[in-house]
Amino acid sequence: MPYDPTNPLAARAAEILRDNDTGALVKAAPSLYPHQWSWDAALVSIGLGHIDLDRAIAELRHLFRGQWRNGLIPHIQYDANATAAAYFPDAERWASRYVSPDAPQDVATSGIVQPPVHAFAVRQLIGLASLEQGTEIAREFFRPLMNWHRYLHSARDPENSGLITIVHPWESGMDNSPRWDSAMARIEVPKDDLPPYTRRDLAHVSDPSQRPTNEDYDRYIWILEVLKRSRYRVDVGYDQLPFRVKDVFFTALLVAGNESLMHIASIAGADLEDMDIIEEWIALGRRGLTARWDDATGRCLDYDVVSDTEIDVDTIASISPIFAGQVSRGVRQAIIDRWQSSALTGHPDLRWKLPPSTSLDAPQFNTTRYWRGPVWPVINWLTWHAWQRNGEFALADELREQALAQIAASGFYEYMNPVTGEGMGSDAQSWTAAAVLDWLAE
Ligand code: 2M8
Repeated sequence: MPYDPTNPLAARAAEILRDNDTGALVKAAPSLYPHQWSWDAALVSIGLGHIDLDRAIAELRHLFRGQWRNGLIPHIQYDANATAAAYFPDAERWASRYVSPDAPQDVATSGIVQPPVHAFAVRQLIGLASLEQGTEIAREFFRPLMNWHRYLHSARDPENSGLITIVHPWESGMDNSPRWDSAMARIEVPKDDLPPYTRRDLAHVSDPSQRPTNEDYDRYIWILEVLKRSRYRVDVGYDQLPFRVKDVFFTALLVAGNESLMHIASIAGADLEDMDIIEEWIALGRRGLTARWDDATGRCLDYDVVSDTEIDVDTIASISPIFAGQVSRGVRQAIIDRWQSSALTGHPDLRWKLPPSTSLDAPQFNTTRYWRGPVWPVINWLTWHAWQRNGEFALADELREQALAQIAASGFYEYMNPVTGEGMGSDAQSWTAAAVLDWLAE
């Protein structure tokens, strides 16, 4: 169904995207996130695609201006017109264009990555375009996407395990998830060596306890320093990096991204050689995820490379294989059971039947703190697509219905308290608006 401006929810979503649009980029949120974030931008482009396809393509084009020579898509591309005080860490703290010959010189970017949902976004836009425009989109974005995925499969998987290593919790997209607690606890921050800084995020939320702690922030900024000192050459300094985790959610999204890339490749008329490479990446990623699947508990678990241990925490990431699709019957059923159980959508205390980022019964669960319990519309959205791709239409429909009801009741927040339904973090979050436009177009 095309965008219907007489639907108040759709009209408000479109208004949010317009208001957050600087003319060059759509800010991830009006004041808390005043720049272009990588996975936000990709997902926002899908929402934009429902109201203005050309604007959606321009958003991706802007994002790819920030792509590095080695294929890396930086997690933030800074708005040149925003003040340095608008967000911390600012571009100067990353200093990527000074320390890395791979970074673009004319655009200010961070030096780490975020989950690879970009090929999925391009594929969705092709689906909204005419045959001719769809072919143009595929031709424009195929090579940059190929370079991006190649970077991930090489620099971020030196073990050739199919599993992608993140080197900073921010790379996961689920920044302060308890999935990273044990790996973070090990990191000693040398206070004398940590350049002073002022947090900017706390000024933009109603309650600081919704955001990560100061101890978390010291570690985030320290890891940034270590990466900067290695000139963001993860492939060279890999063994010395303090945080190295094989992230199953990131990996599953890359498998899905490679499937989208295969589709884009066929429309773009790519070489068979490239298609063979993509096929290998897909198979490798699936093998990696299978290795991280724990049959006994029916969960997929991350792996800490530094300590050589499995990360046993109950979060939404435990169902990661469903995002990659093509799971065996047994795994699919275990994931559905988990989804419906009290670990995820079946807990009696939930305000809506929507998955908390961390299970309510997990000892780390927290109703209000960022990725440690709240429900995230963006995750509902990605999971909805995953259920559809896996042919689980009843689960997808119920999820969409609950997620839309939640936003209609609570507002277009970044995340919601799973028990009370209260909206938290930023209001008017761009990807929440994009999700609504995509759901309503269904
Ligand atoms: C959050 O992350 C940023 C750092 O990248 C922050 O907390 O300052 C995360 O939720 C991340 O996944 C998201 O892309 C970003 C912007 O929405 O905010």
